[in-house]
Amino acid sequence: MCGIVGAIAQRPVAAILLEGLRRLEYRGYDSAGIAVLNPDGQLNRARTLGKVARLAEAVAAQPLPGLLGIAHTRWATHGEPATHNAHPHICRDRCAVVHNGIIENHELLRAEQRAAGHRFTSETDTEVIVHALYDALAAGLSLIDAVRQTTAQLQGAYALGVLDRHDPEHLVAARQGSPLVIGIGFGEHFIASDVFALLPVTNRFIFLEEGDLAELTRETVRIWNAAGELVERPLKTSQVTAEAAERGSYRHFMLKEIFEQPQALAATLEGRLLADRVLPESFGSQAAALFSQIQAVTIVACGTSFHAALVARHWLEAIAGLPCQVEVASEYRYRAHVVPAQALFVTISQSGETADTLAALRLAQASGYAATLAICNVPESSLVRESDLVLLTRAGPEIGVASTKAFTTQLTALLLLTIALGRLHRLDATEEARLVTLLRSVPKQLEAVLALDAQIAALAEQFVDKQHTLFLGRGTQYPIALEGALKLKEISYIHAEAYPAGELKHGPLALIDEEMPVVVVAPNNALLEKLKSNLEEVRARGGQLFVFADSQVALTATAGVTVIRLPETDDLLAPLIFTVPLQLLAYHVAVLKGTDVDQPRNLAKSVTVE
Ligand code: HGA
Repeated sequence: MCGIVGAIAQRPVAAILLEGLRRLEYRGYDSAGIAVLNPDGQLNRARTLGKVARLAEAVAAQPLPGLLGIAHTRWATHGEPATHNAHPHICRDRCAVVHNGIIENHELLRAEQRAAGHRFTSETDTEVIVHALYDALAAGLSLIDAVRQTTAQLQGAYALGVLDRHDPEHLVAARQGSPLVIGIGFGEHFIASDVFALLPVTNRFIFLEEGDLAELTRETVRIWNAAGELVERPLKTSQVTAEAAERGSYRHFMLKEIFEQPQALAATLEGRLLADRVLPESFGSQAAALFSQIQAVTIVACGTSFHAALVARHWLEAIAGLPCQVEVASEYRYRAHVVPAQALFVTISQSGETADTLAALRLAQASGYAATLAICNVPESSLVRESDLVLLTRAGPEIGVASTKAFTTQLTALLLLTIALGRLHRLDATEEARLVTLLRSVPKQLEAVLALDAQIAALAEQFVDKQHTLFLGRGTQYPIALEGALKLKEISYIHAEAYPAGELKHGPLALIDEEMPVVVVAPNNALLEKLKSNLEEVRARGGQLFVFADSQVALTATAGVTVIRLPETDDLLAPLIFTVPLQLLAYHVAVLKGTDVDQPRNLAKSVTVE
């Protein structure tokens, strides 16, 4: 989603802002803009449709000197992607605003402001903010008071960066529902949507909380909370290095992140396992006491994280013996639901800022769950801060919009959770020790499956000219089929659907003909024979089968049936192992099609709006 960067410094800020935007590109966006207050007190702006590189070219052609500025990458929610809708928005050459979020009462404010004589130059909801701000400044308020008065009129979600041409000494920021951090430099301060944007200039950050308002000068930072009290927020040193968010020698971030999975999983397990059991303290100091009360689990997530949750439902019910419900966050938050007795509410989100998941968490907190647990990749995120218990996935920065290592580390975290809860219910000590040993073997098994890369790259050629693809799986492999289909559609734009293989004859079989590739995930498990019957149903209608099977599966390649052999694995780990070739397949198809693999069209990384 949108990225915000702002700076007040003793050196020119344009290059810092542009580099910050470049580092936020992974979040997904359609246009970009920058406004800098120049030394003569002029507010200069550049905005372009498309990539930050184009904005950088525009700034190179017409430099923006100055020590105070704000910049933005926009992912349109109100008003088409177009230069005139790009941020920063400016009112009467006086004040400028960048905004991440949605102003829900923008129509009402727009009508009032129009009637009061304001002229609108965009279709965005954001523009009402800058006109309200102008009115407050024109009435004589200081910048901080003007922002305070303005935000009081806003309903919805926002992270804001604001500056006033008449006040070169202040940069003001506000947070309500969208993330914002302050970067602390020496004689300079910054704001950004996340820490990656600012890693070249600082590793010291203050994370704003909901309702915070911040006033930055070159030397000071003052923060007021939602109640209007001046507060101290902790200063944190980020462990993320600037290099961790670099592409290195890989052609795309996505490929780098696929290949980082063995290390990412090893890091997720590190320090969380004893020889024969999972340490419940890995989830937080209160976890052991809280887990002993748990009798049910509800998991809420979106997108890829939702698929991880669907796998976990199998594990929690089969291994831990706990009833488990799984739901998409945007549905959960808007329906009346019954809270099971002594239930643990689990949220899963790579960024920890997913707006629907956060809203679901806040709803759950008021609904009587026994405890909340976040499975998340970003330690400083809202989800982590607001949950009782946390298990960080330690995947490292994930930049590619299509999630890969975040998914497999989430699965690993969910296995840890299953085992930790299981020992308090159905799981005996011998089985627990066996599962822990299996878990330790995952990074090595992933290395082995990554060795299939060249074979899968060759296979991808058979998908390039296809319009549709069907993915089939059963049991824990159905969510993996869903994830494989999601990866393919996200980055190659081929329409892909996943079905539990047993559902085939209830409808999708009608789609099968010679043009329809059918991808099947077929580990050697109790459902294999049933799955084989489903494959026959496809073959009999001329469908092209691509079967990912482990070495134990008795299946031979024949005309119309391609078999891709995976290393043998235990059924417990099969979801992790079988995910990887599907990620590689989507990646290579997208490369062959020439799409923008890391930033696919219309999509955003950290989905901070609902
Ligand atoms: N609503 C604003 C900002 C959109 C946004 O935050 N996207 O992530 C707009 O449409 O410009």
